[in-house]
Amino acid sequence: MDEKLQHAYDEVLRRNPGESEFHQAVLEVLDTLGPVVAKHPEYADAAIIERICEPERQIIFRVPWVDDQGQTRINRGFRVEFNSALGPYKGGLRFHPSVYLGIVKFLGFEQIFKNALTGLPIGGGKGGSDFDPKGRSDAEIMRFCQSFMTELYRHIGEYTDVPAGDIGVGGREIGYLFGQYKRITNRYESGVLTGKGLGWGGSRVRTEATGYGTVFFVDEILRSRGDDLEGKKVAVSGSGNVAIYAIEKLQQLGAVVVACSDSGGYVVDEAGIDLALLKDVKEARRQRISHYADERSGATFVDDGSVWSVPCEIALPCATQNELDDTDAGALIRNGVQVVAEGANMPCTPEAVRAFADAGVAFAPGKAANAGGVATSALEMQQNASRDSWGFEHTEQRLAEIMRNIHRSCLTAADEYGQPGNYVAGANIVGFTQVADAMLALGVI
Ligand code: NDP
Ligand code: 2IT
Repeated sequence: MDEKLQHAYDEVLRRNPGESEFHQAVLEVLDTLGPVVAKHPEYADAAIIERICEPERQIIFRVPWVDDQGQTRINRGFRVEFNSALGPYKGGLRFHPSVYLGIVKFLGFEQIFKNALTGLPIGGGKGGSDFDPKGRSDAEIMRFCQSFMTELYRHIGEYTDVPAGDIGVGGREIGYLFGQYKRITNRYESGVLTGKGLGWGGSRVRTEATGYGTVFFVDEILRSRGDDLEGKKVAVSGSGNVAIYAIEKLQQLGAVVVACSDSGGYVVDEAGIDLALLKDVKEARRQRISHYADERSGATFVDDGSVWSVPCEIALPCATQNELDDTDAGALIRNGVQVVAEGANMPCTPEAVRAFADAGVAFAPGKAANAGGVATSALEMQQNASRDSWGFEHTEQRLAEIMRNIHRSCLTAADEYGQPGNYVAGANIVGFTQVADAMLALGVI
């Protein structure tokens, strides 16, 4: 690695001990920026790399709440406001027991470049809590969200910081969070959160956007190679928001989705996933994926092993970070995978990414492939600011156009910097240079 980049990375390690996911996300970006700092010495001169790796603000707070048995519980809340050079901080909230500062920072760091790639005026941030929503009643979820917002409200706002959903945070949670924000501030400030319900300020297509966008990106990759999705066999991991709507769009475009999963195991359904049943099990009933196999003849549930052992031509990891390692990559490559696109954030380990590159598999990193979610959040902010509400078709077209632009700009930058076809380098270079140029213009702040 270039000496200046190495110095910046060493500083990240020294200042953020034990935050391995954050280290991984930073290294993945810095590793590809050598040609950029060589061509643009002004970035290093103004310490842009060091500045971009240090969050503008990190907020950690106590979240006390009372469970259904009357017992007081304590969780930890986070909001990392990473970079606001391009717009208000923007990024989701994750509720999962694994959440700690290193996870929030990795997600916030990725979000800076992803948001820049959308071409829309949004900075990067992320938040969440180590709260585990699994098995909690609706009333418990509501009390937790209200307590979380009782601290968070003072840090956010439509011009300051605009949270949304991520793992464990969907429409229900955004509703409770917005209700508490409105109550405390006495303001109907729609633009303070995205992912709202359609009846109270939400945008059409936001629910579908991340999954749809990932599939639009895959479609662009295939088209650039004179191919398409018709009849392609696909494996998807996860069965949450991103996975479900990726499956929906894949099926609309003629692909056959043969597997999906949750943290308890995976299902194989060679006839193609029954989407109505999947939605009923996961969205309406909030049950485990094993119930899908119980109710669908011909489908099998596997509770040990990896969903990536299922033969497929396209693999979409849509669950969580580091869920696909080099062993999984090896299995996918042996089975003839052609395209891997990250619906989740950083689901592939660095070793897996290297294996795909060595094998000539087209690999789309999350900050490009899953940017459709946050892009549609920015479209929700536009609708809120103009007190407007767009139709489904118009909004979906805007999303498709944004994904096409991201795909094109990644390929163009990869070419320009001598790495044709390398979406990882392309995405990092485009995202980084946009933010770096804005930071240069804004001075040392
Ligand atoms: P959901 O909470 O809706 O679904 C998450 C899915 O991933 C569930 O099936 C869950 O299984 C599985 N999962 C989560 N953690 C683990 C784990 N540690 N091990 C195995 N499986 C796990 O979240 P989303 O679909 O919204 O998010 C999925 C990914 O997409 C995340 O990486 C998120 O950061 C990313 N993303 C989300 C966007 C959005 O708009 N929602 C936008 C861009 C990226 P189980 O229920 O068993 O825990
Ligand atoms: O990782 C992500 O891009 C998200 N969870 C969506 C963020 C957003 O603000 O819509």
